[in-house]
Amino acid sequence: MRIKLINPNTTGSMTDLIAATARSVAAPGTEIIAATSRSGPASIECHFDEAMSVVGLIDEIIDAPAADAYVIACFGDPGLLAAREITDAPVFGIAEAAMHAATFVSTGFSVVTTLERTRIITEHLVRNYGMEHQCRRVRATDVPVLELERPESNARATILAECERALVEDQSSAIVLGCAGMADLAAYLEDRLQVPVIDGVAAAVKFAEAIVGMGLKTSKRGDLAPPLPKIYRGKLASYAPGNGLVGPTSLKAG
Ligand code: 2AL
Repeated sequence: MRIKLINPNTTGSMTDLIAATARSVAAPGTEIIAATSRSGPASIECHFDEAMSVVGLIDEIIDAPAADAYVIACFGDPGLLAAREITDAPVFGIAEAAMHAATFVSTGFSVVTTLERTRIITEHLVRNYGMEHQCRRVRATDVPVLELERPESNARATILAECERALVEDQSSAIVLGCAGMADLAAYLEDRLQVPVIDGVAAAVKFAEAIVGMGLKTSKRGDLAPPLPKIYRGKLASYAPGNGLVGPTSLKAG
């Protein structure tokens, strides 16, 4: 099966890191097609970045060839529901995937993420995904996304210290890594913390394999039906649903 792994930020080196993790967990018959968004922010750390990243993400989904499943490799899960509207192939956000994975191996987890403002955005996701009972706390490290890539930064030690505090202060028994750029830290942290450390990229790839393997597709009944044809004006005119660019022609608006 073919899984398209989309980094919705425009930093190609981060895509390489994410793709390496995805390929390390993928089953032998799974092909990972890694793509970096061609338009938008270099890192996604606030609501505006998220909003601006969505058109680049959509471009990657509508580009041929189609995949059997898509993974949005950013912990804000930007554009997740919009993406599910324009394809019937299953689409996975790494935050949703990681939180679900954590519930299978613990009764209470903490999310350790990047900036304080990103922490607040993650709290919205926890509520949206109905994870309030299992997510004990979301913690910020004040490490900017692109700092994760700089070996000379203290990011690794800072994140380890925050995870240690989470286990003691939140009484959590698992850690969810709150950024795609932390994908390469899971094994290092798990070794030191001796609890499950869940990277959403790996979780999303494995869920994608499972859901595709079960023959499931995104429901087209209700709000995930293809967007209704209408006029879009200005810079986004070409994205108007129904003019050929958005939505496989085999899907009917419901
Ligand atoms: C992210 C992420 O995973 N990639 C990015 O650019 N921003 N999310 C985050 N919580 O910092």
